[in-house]
Amino acid sequence: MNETPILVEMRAGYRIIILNRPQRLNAFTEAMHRALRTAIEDTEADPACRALLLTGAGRAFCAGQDLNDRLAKPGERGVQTNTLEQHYNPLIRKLRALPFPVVAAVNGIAAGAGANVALACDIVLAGRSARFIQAFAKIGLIPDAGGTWTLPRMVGLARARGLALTAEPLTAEQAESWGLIWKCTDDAALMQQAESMCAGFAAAPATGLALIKQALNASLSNDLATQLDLERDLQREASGTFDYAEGVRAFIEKRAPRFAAQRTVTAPE
Ligand code: T3D
Repeated sequence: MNETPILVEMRAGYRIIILNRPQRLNAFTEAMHRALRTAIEDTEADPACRALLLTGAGRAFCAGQDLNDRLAKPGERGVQTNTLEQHYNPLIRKLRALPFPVVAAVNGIAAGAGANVALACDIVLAGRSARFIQAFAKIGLIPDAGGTWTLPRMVGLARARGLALTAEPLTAEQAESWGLIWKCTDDAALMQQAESMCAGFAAAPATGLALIKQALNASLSNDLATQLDLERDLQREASGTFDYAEGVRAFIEKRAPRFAAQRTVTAPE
C-alpha cells in the first residue's frame, strides 16, 4: 500500500506528529516505526522546537502493532522480540528522554502498544470518545511498550492487573479519574487544547521544563535521599540559566517575562 504513515506539521515553537494509517486505526508497520523515529529525531535536532504533540489521524490514536504483519508462522517468535528491541523500546526511551514536553492528544482508540506509547508521553489529553485498551491479553501477549512498568506506577497494582488481565477498555473519563491521564476533554476541543498547551510550553523556560521532566523521571526509581540530591543539582543548573534571571527580573518589574527563544538543553545521557 502506498501511504505516508507519519505526517509532520510545523508550528511556532513545536511540532505535531500524526500517526497516519487511519484505515488500520494507525497500527504500527515497520515503515511507520521508521518514519516516526525520523520525525522525532528531526524534532529533537531543531533547537527552535520546544514541545511535541503526538496524535492520530481518523477515529483512533493507535491500535498498536499491525497484526497483519504478524500472521504467525511456527518457530518465528523472534520477530516479536525484535520489534520491541528495534522499535518500541527505543521509542519509549526516547519519549521519556526528550528534553522538552511531549503531549499526546488521544483522539480515539489507543490499544495495545498504542495505549502505552500515549502513556509514555509527559501529558496525556484524551477526547471523551477515547478508549485505552491493554489489548495484549486477547492475543496471548503481555503489555509492552512500558505498560507493565507504567501502569502500576500510575494507577496502582489492582487497577493495572485489571486492565492488563481483562483487556477491558477504559474510557477517557475513567482514565482521568484514575490519574492515568492529565485530562479528558470534549472531542471537538481536543486539538485546540493540546495545541494551546504546546504553545504554552514553547513560550516557557525550556531548560526549566527539561529539568522538571528529568527530575520526575528519576523520582520513579530513586529513594528520597537520592532525589533530594538530584533536586539540589538540577536546581543549581536551573538557577544558572538566563531564563531564571529573566523570570525573577520580570516578576520584580511586574511585566511578562521574555524567555530565551532557543532550546539549548539536550537529552540526558
Ligand atoms: O508482534 C510484536 O511486534 C509485538 C508487539 C506487539 C505490540 C502490540 O501492540 S500487540 C497488540 C496489537 N493490537 C491489538 O491487539 C488491537 C487489535 N484491534 C482491536 O482489537 C480492535 O480493532 C479495536 C478494539 C482496537 C477497535 O475495534 P473497532 O471495532 O472499533 O474497529 P475494527 O473494526 O476492529 O478496526 C477497524 C479496522 O482496523 C479493521 O480493518 P477492516 O476490517 O476495516 O479492514 C481492523 O482489522 C483494523 N485494525 C485494528 N487494529 C489493527 C488493525 N489492523 C491491523 N492491526 C491492528 N492492530
